Amino acid sequence: MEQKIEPQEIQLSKKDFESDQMVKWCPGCGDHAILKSVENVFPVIGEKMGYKKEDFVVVSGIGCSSRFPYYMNTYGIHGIHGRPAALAMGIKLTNPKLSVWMISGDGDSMAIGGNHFIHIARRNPDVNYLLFNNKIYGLTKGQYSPTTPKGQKTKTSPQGTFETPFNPGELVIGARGKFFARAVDTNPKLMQQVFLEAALHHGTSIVEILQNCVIFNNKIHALITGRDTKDDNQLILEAGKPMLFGKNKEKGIILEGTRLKVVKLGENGITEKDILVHDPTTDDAGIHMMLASMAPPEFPAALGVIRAVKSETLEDAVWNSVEHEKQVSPYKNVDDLLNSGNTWEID
Ligand SMILES: Cc1ncc(C[n+]2csc(CCOP(=O)(O)OP(=O)(O)O)c2C)c(N)n1
Ligand code: SF4
Repeated sequence: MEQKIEPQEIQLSKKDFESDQMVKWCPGCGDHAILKSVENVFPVIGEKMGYKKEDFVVVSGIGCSSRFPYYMNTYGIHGIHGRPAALAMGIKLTNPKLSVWMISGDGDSMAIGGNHFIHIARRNPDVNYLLFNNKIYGLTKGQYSPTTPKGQKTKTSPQGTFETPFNPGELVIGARGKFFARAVDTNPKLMQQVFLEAALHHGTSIVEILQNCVIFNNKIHALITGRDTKDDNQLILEAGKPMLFGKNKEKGIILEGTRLKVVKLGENGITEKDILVHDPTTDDAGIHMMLASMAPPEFPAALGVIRAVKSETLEDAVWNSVEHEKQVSPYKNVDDLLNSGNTWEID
């Protein structure tokens, strides 16, 4: 039962999605920019996909980022820690016509919600999952999370963490997820593009947003987002385009043997023809996994849509099965059911 949505003329604006609640995030927190981008893109999504204002639902777990539903003028649920995936999946399964958005931090998603994270990725309900990755627990004041870099000193790792961090993209792809994208809180234009592509993708769209917690992990993404370093450390992927980056697009990514490698155009006879062309739609996870893993200083971080593979959604499978059972079942109503099988009359 693939959901068919006809584009319609709905004049929604950013104002329709702004709530009257006081936003309590710290000044300078990356969450503010993400909120603005979501408010800006919802009217576009509504127009393109035929959603009305009341069709949008925003659900979250617990954390600074998870206060998001209060700040959106939509239906929403501020859930419990690590469990927004269960809420989002349940909502979408029950009413597949809704546009469901999940907000979750790296602690909420990767620690207490780790199990739910991998299972939503493989089950593939058509929900949009925004993962705010500030590589720390913000709300509980700076404990390390499963994405905190190894060796980083935090409130709960005074000698530096001993643990190897998760990379969310590797987890999504490893769990056979079909859509993974990455954005940065310093680039609203890219965020909006990626959020729109996530909405248009029929299936679980997981978007990692590199978000700065100005209080407890300031500048953790500075190499990728810093004004002076970003050109060399951001590869903005576009489907069908060569993977070029650098201030003047003078660098690129090639496949050498089984590994990706950074090269410079013009050096050792390298031309644009040698550079890998991005294909997010192939089911083969090999290059997508390598792109998701890339990180400075050896590589730029891959931004944009890394993987977007078409596949049946959970709700399509479930509702198709319900329809099938209705067709083939001998029971057409409750009386049929009660009178079926062996019946006895008691004198
Ligand atoms: C069951 C349970 N365990 C622990 C907590 C405490 N707690 C609240 S938020 C949080 C972590 C939030 O970090 P993250 O998900 O990274 O979000 P951020 O605040 O950084 O946006 C924790 C451990 C809780 N609320 N409930
Ligand atoms: S503690 Fe960090 S994540 Fe939380 S609102 Fe403040 S800056 Fe944002």
